Amino acid sequence: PNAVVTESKTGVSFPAVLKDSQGLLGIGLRRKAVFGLKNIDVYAFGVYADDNEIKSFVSEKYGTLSTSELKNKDITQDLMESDISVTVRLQIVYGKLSIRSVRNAFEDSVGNRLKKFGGSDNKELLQKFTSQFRDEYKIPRGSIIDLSKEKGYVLRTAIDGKEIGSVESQLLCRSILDLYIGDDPFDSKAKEDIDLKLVSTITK
Ligand code: DAO
Ligand code: DAO
Repeated sequence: PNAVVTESKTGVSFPAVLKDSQGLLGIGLRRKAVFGLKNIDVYAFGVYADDNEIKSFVSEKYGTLSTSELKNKDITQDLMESDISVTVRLQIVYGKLSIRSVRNAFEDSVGNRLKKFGGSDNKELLQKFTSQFRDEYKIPRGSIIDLSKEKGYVLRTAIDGKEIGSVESQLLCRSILDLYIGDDPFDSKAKEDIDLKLVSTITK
């Protein structure tokens, strides 16, 4: 019942099911080049979504299609744009992460996506999200951060199970998920696995 899946490079484990109903679609690794020299492993991540919500969304949108027809639909895209509940769980691997570097990385990675999907004027939204990251928080190795997209495009953030805030924004939800399952993801193998798992979820 408490099955886990282990990320091979870091040895970090993810539960196969989260919040009773969200199944693990795939896992990956967020690496970052520092000083243009070496890559550090920052965190391992797992992407979760509710099987039943996916199935009902897909049957509503596409009706009854054959397996091969469904394979040609971009279900991953649907997952990013629809109101299906999705959780991205991050488990910190890098032991010296400061809140300042999180904010900087965030402005870079997420800031980029906000521009891509929403145009230029996103300062306020970015600010609203990063203001949740208080200087006094500590995120040592082993910390678990859950980024949950909930009904109504609410993005809820929790550290080690404790909620630190929520922001309602379809653009922000879309931009965060794009880091993991979009066109230019942090870990392309993870994204491939997730695409396959989504097809098998809806065709079984
Ligand atoms: O110590 O300057 C350094 C390197 C820090 C790299 C920071 C990457 C941060 C990635 C975002 C983490 C989100 C939890
Ligand atoms: O990896 O570049 C990235 C961005 C990841 C999004 C991370 C959100 C992290 C929220 C952490 C709050 C810590 C106080």
